[in-house]
Amino acid sequence: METIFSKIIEGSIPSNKVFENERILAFHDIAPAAPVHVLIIPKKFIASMNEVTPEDLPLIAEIHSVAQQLAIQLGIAESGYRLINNSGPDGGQTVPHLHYHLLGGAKLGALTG
Ligand code: IU
Repeated sequence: METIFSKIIEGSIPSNKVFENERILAFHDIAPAAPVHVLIIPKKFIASMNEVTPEDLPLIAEIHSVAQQLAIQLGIAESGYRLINNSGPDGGQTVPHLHYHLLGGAKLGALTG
């Protein structure tokens, strides 16, 4: 499925990249909700958490590893950060391509539900 993120992956829409390999891309969110706000996405199209399969689990693990490395690289590892996935309408997902928000650089507000 074609989304804004697939266009960012293929390069037809520019992004401020902080990490890229064959499987994963990470870039600064266009509307940051914290001083550090990076999106980490698989290049493989997966619509949401609901579509993650057992064969995707190494990819999901690698996303966590990339988040860990980016937290160091972006200077938020020691002060703390969040890694968030929004799924579906009630979860606040607006782009139907699996993505993880890495947020930090300030004391983050309490989670609400
Ligand atoms: P969400 O979890 O689906 O709500 O997150 C989508 C994010 O994608 C949101 O934080 C947007 O600011 C961000 N984003 C972006 O970085 N670049 C874009 O062109 C678009 C959305 I559209």
